[in-house]
Amino acid sequence: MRQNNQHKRNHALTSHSNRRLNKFVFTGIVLTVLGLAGVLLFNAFYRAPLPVAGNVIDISADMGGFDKDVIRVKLGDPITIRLRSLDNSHHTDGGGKHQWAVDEFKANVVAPPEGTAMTTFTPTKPGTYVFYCDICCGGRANPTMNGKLIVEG
Ligand SMILES: [Cu+2]
Repeated sequence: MRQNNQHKRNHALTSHSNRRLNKFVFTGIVLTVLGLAGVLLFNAFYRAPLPVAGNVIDISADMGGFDKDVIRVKLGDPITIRLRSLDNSHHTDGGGKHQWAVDEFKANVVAPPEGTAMTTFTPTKPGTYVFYCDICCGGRANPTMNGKLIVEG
């Protein structure tokens, strides 16, 4: 009888500490899941601000071309090109997207239909370079979808 009681007490003790352990594990799992959800949500909604140079140049483009033929910049000064597409997504040619690219500086940005996109780069060599859009109306061959980037030393 005494032995039996002892056994019962032991049993009660283990199941009690088991319950505590279970609670601990459960809390740990909940915190881990919440933490992961938090990280995923943060990553889904947080967008690191794009690096923007002090010198921002706004350019608009539509099927008729860019609104600027010549862009003058200073050698070694970082610039941000903010490209806006004025065309909507119903355009069959390029879907309303336009590009602004200068191969020599690996500058390349594509604006979504009726939207804006930016790229920042530093012109590291003086000279005259071609900027172009290779998405719409025959691409680079189209005489209106390009212009001159003049880097002044
Ligand atoms: Cu274009």
